[in-house]
Amino acid sequence: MLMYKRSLSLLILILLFTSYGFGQSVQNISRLKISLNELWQFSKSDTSQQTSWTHVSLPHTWNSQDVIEGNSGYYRGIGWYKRALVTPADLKGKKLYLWFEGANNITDVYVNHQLAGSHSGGYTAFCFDISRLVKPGGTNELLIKVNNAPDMNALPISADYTFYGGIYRDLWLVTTSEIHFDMMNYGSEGVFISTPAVSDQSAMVAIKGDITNNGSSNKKLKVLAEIKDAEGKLVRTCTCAIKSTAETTTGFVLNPLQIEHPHLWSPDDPYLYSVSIKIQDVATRQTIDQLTEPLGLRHYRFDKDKGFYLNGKPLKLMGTNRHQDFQGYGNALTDDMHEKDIRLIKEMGANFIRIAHYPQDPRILEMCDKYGLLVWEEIPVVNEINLTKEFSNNAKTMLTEMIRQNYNHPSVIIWGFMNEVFATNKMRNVVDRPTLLSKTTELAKDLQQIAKKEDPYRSTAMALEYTYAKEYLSTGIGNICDILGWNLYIGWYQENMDNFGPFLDEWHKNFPDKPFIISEYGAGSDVRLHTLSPQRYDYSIEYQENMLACYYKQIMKRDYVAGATVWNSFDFNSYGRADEIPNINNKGLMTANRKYKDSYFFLQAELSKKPILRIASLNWTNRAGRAIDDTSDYCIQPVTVFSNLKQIELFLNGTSLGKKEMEDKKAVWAVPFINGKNTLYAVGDSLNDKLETDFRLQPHSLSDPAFKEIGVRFGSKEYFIDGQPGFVWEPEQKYTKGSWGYLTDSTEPLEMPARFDVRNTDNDVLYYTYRKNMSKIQFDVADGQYEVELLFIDKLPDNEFEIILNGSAAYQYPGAEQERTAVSKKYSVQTINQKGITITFNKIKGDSFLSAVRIRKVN
Ligand code: GCB
Ligand code: CA
Repeated sequence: MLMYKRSLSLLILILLFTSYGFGQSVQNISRLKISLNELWQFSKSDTSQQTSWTHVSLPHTWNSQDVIEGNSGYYRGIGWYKRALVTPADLKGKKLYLWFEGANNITDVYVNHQLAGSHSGGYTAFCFDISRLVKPGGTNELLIKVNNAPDMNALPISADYTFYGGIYRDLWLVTTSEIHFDMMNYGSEGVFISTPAVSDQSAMVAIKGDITNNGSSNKKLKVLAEIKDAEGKLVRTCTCAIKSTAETTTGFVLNPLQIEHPHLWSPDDPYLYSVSIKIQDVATRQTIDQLTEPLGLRHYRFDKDKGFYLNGKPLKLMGTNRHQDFQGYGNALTDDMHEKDIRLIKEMGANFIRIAHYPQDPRILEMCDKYGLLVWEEIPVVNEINLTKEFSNNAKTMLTEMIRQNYNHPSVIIWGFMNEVFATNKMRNVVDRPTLLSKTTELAKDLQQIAKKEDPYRSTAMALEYTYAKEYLSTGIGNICDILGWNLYIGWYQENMDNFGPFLDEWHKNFPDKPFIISEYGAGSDVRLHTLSPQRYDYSIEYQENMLACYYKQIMKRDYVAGATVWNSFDFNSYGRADEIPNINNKGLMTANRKYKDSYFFLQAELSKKPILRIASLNWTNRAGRAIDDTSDYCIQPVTVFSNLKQIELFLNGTSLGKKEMEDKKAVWAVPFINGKNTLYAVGDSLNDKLETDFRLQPHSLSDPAFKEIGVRFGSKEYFIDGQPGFVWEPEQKYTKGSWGYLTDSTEPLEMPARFDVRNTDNDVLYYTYRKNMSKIQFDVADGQYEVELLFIDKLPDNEFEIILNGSAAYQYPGAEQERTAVSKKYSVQTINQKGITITFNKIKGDSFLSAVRIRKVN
């Protein structure tokens, strides 16, 4: 029966609409919401003279490619969208609206060359009434101008992510009757549901809203609300009578509804009721408008010392942050992609998400309600404010929009409104720091007041930074919000991850009345980098996992830490940032195209209530290493297994390496890898996991006839796996006789590599690291014919040297190449008299250096 009804309504819709908009009559329909994503033409042009148009559909951004390629900036300017909209002849008594889920950043909408409205801010929905601008029964032109040029009055002024331009979320055409729930209420649906008092025994549901009468006559109306349970069974109803005056918007408040023995909502049991709310014409008894909203019954509180309580029970809020970003798509993700992300976060065992730094697609909160993730949502006042009235008005408007648009979602518990707001300030040259701090504090007070007025039932928060911690105390800004978020990267941007807990303890004393949430913590990593000796800033998969594990322990030990969200769920684009992949912030638990990193599995083993078993380094499928001695044919390397089971057994190529008890959800085996294919197999209870790795075993002595090839990175302790061919570059070592490595007179510690976009390569990482001023590099290979490849960056300023290969000048540095270009030079070398391969340097000016050497035996 249900199925039948659905297909019938689908049929009606198809009949009503042609692909250009409306087909026939809309007279019998109270409210229609139809996406307008197709058939757009797009032109990127800073003037109003659009010359060339291309066909696009929404969601769309014009920056999906130019943020990946090149380093000359991404387009920040104007984009035009246009399409036709056919409207039915009879629009009498009907209203038409364009409802944008989001467009970045400043949007002007023209209908038949007349301005329908403008909106500033790229992350909240907005709605324009186009009724008076369309021609009934005609073809209308929609022309939309979107601008993502830098704007000191728009939010945010700066931030560590890319400001993609475009109509990057769904666009809807909404048709209503003249009388309807208010459509012009900050992009909201005009109906607001709250749960002021909830306990195990009973729940109070309060419903209010506004009804707009755009008609010319007064009407007697009835508002009818029905609460249904998850099975669709009617639980409660309530009505109220409204006198609706022509051309006005009238507020209504229903008598609070009481639900006895409510089925409470929680991350473990995200039970949803629904509220359907109708406007009826008392005279005709017809339904004029209708909406259905989610309803979740839960109560929560934060305790300054004991943390968070949901439905009366303590719950540590553990989860991640999330940006709307996917490799190759920019911010223009489909609804399915948004939903998948929420599932990935939930499957990790998270119960909490910080939607940072801005409101995201409506599908996100819909899925948080459904899958059970508690939510901190915020507006992007990031890094700095501008002192103009326009800037603070934009911030206030966006906060109001966020709260009204998302008010009915039970998953939301926190409204945030500032992130590291003292971090940088372009205004520093214009105003003095004290003025800036006090103006920022004033704005925070205003925003707090708005949040509380809009929604007295939810908590507020801001995220503070390490560097300016003292200013959050001295200005008093830290005491404005209900909760303090801390963005902490001790162990990444600062040294020593063990200092994280003590830092918190100190600041808990400074803010004794505030519950803390670790709103950000994390470390960068690149799936192509692995190491047996993780260290700060190496971007290895292993260091990231170690740091998160270290933080995890310190978080769990402290009750006053109500929760923590990792920065970030997924790697994301941040144009101009230099991590291991240019323009990508690498702190994701997954890559920008959703490949797992070890950190995800570690957290999953800690957080998930389902049994988990995962062999680490899913993507470390090409390994290399040296045989332990001249008579053995294996190399020992550690392999980690993550699991929340008690005991796991690991097998290599069918042979057991023993059982181990899990400690802090992991165990490590010393695995004797052989040359070629190795199959790792882990079992525990009824779970198992398998990983195949190709191992390139180097003979203990390089003169062994088994030697075929080797690639060595100087200045690095990491393996780099060149994904395409699957070639492993091994970490450097000091030379010992019979083997290979570098010799050096220098006692200088290695510098942190400077990271930037290296030209002519996708393997930028390989060139970031190098060792300076080595006296010699030696490979004790047997006599024969070899291909020797030298890798380095040409040209770094102020260095001149010669590279000598087996006594002959091989390269004069800098060569004639461009700045910061990847150079890989191959040389054919014949070795004689057991002298092996020797590389030396003739220094002329500055330093000599080399990033990597690859040697391949030819004959
Ligand atoms: C932060 C910021 C976030 C950055 C992050 C990072 O504290 O809030 O926007 O992306 O640090 O990776 O540095
Ligand atoms: Ca959407």
